Amino acid sequence: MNRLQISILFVLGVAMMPFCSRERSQQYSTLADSVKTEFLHSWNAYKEYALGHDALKPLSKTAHDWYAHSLLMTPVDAFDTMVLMGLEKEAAEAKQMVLDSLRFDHDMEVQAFEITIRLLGGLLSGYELDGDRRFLELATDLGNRLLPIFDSPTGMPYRYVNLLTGKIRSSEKRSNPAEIGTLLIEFGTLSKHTENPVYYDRAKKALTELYKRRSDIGLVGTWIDVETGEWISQSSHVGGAIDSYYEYLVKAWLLFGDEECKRMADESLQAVHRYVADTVRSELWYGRVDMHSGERTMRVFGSLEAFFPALLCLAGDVDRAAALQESAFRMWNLHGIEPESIDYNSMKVTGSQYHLRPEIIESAYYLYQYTRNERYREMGKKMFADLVKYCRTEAGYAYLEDVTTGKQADAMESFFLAETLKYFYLLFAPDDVLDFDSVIFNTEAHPVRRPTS
Ligand code: DMJ
Repeated sequence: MNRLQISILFVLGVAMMPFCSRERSQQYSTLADSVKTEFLHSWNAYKEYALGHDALKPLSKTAHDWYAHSLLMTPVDAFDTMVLMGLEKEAAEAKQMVLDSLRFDHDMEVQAFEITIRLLGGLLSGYELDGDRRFLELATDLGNRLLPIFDSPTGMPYRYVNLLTGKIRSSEKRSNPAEIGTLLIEFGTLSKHTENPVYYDRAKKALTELYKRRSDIGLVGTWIDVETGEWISQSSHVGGAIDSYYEYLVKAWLLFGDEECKRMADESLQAVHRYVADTVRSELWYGRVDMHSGERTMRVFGSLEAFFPALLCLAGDVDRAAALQESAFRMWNLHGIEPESIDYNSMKVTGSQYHLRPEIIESAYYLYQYTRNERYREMGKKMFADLVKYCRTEAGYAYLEDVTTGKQADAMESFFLAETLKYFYLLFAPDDVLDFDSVIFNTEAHPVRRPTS
């Protein structure tokens, strides 16, 4: 090619640029609209077959409640997604449902972690977005009913509590880092809005008590006795049962400016990079090791671990985040949709289900925010097309029993509306929908305002 041909190509390239980028934003805004359509498809199915219940069962077109009384998981979890999507009618419906019918004075035992991230988080972000103090009143009532979980000899919370009597399930003395350490965003935000420090203090103590029990090489295990503080399982990783402990160390620092959380996060992540990170075929993965020796025990990674690139972005490590996201996307593409877990050495599926999980999409969204590289929106485009292809049903979306066969199963978790579709939407939507830097998302994707905003 001579210099003249190169110059012509350059001029054409420059002339086409605004056109290409206009085309591209049009394409993504159409995708954002499609996500909204799928959200409405799921919400309308919930309304038709499961109104007033916790969740929809999309294949049998029936309802599911977690406990003896519904706690309206789906409307609470979905409300802020509706607000962000500009679905005013649906947001008003969900709000009405929550304010008219949600009560917590039920004589039943609930799992504190799930109730905190879905309901307390949902009510607090609802309050911040909508401004109606009744959201905050519900959140305060719930927070008070959950407080007895912290009454253990160590201050690390018990897992189950009776909402009416405040009695904890004394037979369940074990818990895990995720359930112990994933309370501070919600309890801390409740403290901020009620000006009562008790919620922040109890949740912060739980986090530091857990951190204090890290091994000599700086890692935590999977299960611990909250009464004795002794480890029950020494397996260390960044997957389910540990994952959001690391997430909240970083996020509590960013949200509350808590420097102690930053120190704990920095030291923990260093140990994780040193021992848990693994390189296979030049790909970055995070597997499983013994928390005391750092010896590798398993080369497994899964859909829950896929949140880690998002956290790495927040922690300022975009290179590692980008490398890990490539590995996670490889896992997604093995069978056209990600399995719960794989052996990343053999690339064989070890957990075949896909629970409509959000983590890999959340990471694509963070990476796009940090790099503006269209690669991440293209990933999202592929993943959204796969989601619709495999999981859409006549009534909402179904999780997959087996990603290798595409067999669907009868559940649509509330996090599908709180997280999965929210992150897809935010990945494709124009920036003015939400200023990424002005919020911290709790682990259920409920945005909480950062103080500087
Ligand atoms: C959600 O409830 C939260 O994201 C939690 O931290 C982990 N699992 C689910 C979604 O996969």
